[in-house]
Amino acid sequence: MKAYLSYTDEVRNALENNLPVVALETTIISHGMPYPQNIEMAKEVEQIIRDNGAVPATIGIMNGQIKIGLSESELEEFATNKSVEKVSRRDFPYILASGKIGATTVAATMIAAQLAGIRVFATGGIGGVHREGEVTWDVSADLMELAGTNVAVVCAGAKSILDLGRTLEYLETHGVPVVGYRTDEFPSFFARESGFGVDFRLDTPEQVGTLLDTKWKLGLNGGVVIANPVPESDALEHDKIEAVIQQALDEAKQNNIAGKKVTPFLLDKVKQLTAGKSLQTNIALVRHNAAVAAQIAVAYNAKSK
Ligand code: PSU
Ligand code: MN
Repeated sequence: MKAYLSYTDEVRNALENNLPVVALETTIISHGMPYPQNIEMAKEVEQIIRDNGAVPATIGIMNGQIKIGLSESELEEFATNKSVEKVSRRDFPYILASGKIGATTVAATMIAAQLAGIRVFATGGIGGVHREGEVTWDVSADLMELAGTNVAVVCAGAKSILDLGRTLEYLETHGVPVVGYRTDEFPSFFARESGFGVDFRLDTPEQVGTLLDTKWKLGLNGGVVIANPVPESDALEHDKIEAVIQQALDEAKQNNIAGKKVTPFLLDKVKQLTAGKSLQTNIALVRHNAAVAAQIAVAYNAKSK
């Protein structure tokens, strides 16, 4: 699969010289946010990573290649092109073979990052077990990837469009540590609280870097969830967002939305129903995750040498 990778000079140089690198996904750009906020966010987040001492590698698929790092015009393409496909593990062969353009989800970005030798990844929220997942079997491939792929994912927890309890149970079963970064509570993306705890609380990038180094030196393959709550000033109220999510779920059901369309549908509905307020929160938490991920990448890099 490595033959399919193609690097920007900035990322290749960083990897060759053993500098800290942070992976970023493209689904959040193509399917998670509208234009032009998506391209502004994508560029800004790359700069935040640089400002915190690491090199950003935004990952996406184009022209039969897995791009590790994207140019500004490629980022623009992911932000504007309406025919960008959403790519998870199962979609790699089709998208690469057909030469189509594909935005990578958390699962797909983890696969590409591991192939490229990148261990830290910043995103918004991970996929999980959907509500009523026990009936629909809608469980994000992100969880399976976290079970086996050696990449730490810095996120604001998972949205409560999901069944957070079952999501955490799945992660426990598969041996994925859920770390609360400066929190005892698993955050629910828009809100800092969820009613669920984390497995371990860590308070510094060095502590997280040491945990990652220890896990992988032990040969315990798999990812780590680093749950970093949205900054207080940008957080939405848990109960308010819950009502909105309930309405979004009802509409998804009425419209028979299934498969990979479910998550983008719910994200878009929540945005509409909060009159764009959720988008502001979404951008704020991604920026925060990027800064923390860069700091963790720096600390892990120093520890693992
Ligand atoms: N959660 C969000 N925003 C997102 C996603 C999840 O809050 O943009 C995206 C991520 O790319 C994630 C994917 O990997 O949705 C999960 O999709 P699915 O549930 O179809 O596996
Ligand atoms: Mn799904």
